[in-house]
Amino acid sequence: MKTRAAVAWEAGKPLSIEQVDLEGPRAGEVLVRIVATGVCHTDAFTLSGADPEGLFPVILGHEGGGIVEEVGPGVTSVKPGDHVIPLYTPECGKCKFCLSGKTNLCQAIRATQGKGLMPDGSSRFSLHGKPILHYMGCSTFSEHTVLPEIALAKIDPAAPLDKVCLLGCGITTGIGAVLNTAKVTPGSSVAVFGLGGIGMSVIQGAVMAKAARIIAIDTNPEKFVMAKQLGATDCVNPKDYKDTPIQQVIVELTDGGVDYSFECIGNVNVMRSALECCHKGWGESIIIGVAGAGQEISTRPFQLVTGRVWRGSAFGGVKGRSQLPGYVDRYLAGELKIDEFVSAELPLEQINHAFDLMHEGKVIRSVIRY
Ligand code: NAD
Ligand code: DAO
Ligand code: ZN
Ligand code: ZN
Repeated sequence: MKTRAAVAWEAGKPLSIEQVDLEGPRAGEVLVRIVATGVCHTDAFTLSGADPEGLFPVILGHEGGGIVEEVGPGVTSVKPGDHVIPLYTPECGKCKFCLSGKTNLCQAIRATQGKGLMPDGSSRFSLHGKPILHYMGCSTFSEHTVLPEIALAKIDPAAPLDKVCLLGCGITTGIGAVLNTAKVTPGSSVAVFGLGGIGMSVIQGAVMAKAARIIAIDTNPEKFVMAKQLGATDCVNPKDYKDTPIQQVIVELTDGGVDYSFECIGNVNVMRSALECCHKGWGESIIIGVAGAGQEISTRPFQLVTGRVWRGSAFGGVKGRSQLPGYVDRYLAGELKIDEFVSAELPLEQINHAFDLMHEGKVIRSVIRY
């Protein structure tokens, strides 16, 4: 079939809207019509060329919501008409990782997904006979896409796909990092570095965890309005403290440091600050941001010897097939905010504008509606 897609032909260039060829689903695969997709910083990161895994040409996008149109041989868990959220972290339920009970990082299709290919080692997308790669196993910047069955969470069809698509990455990542990775306890103090879709979702998660103090940090003070609406108790702009390292500012604000901090930017210098603003003896810092190719983190080892803990979190530690439908249900029950995160709604033809809005710091999330 032909489908409309935004193709990234090469790094650093705008996406190009094309009618691409899409082959139907093979065994264990599913054809999905994407109804809406968010635009996440990770898409911009890969497009920039800084992503160590970035490959081109590719159809980006990984924060989608859609409807199953066709299933390949052997597919049993979804059928045409089902509403689904694509998962860049699949859940096979059978691999060592899925069975460990310790991680959401299913490895069943990791090798091929990292190469931009379907599990059988080929791509379903092409144009004029030249293959175009899949992205994070999702490629939601295409009106139709093919995914492995294990990379689809079946959700309540009552949920609006142009909202719950954001559970495909940003909102789940932030909330999950608080509830699953850090396991923030009631009464805790929390520092959140970077107030995009991820950082704002960390604030939402910290409120759900009943944190007593939530310090929101960003170099763009326009982000503070929403941070406060979501429940931040303090807002700090590092630019207001040019002569004092930001970790020192936070330590002084909190009588020795926070119980938990979250880096939601992808900046290795801020990752260090986030660790070092944690309280001696027990403070834990969670890295969520994805740093550029070749970058490394550093701190004095004594920071860890004296009880601070450094951790990372991918997709909030959430197992997509078994746990994501519950997030959708919580949204439908009014327990979880999503609508507030949609700052702009755009057609696919304006997807490059969505990237501009993100770089200008004017949106939390743009949602592309097909
Ligand atoms: P975003 O661009 O919307 O937000 C980033 C925010 O950081 C902006 O508000 C910006 O003003 C702020 N910022 C930039 N430099 C700063 C600094 N030095 N100090 C304070 N604030 C600063 O990005 P996003 O979509 O929220 O994504 C955030 C990060 O999370 C990215 O690195 C993304 O790749 C990563 N990510 C990780 C996962 C995961 O599973 N680990 C999932 C999704 C996204
Ligand atoms: O299993 O080795 C692996 C990789 C899993 C991918 C997890 C990626 C999470 C961070 C990337 C940002 C997501 C948008
Ligand atoms: Zn994302
Ligand atoms: Zn698995």
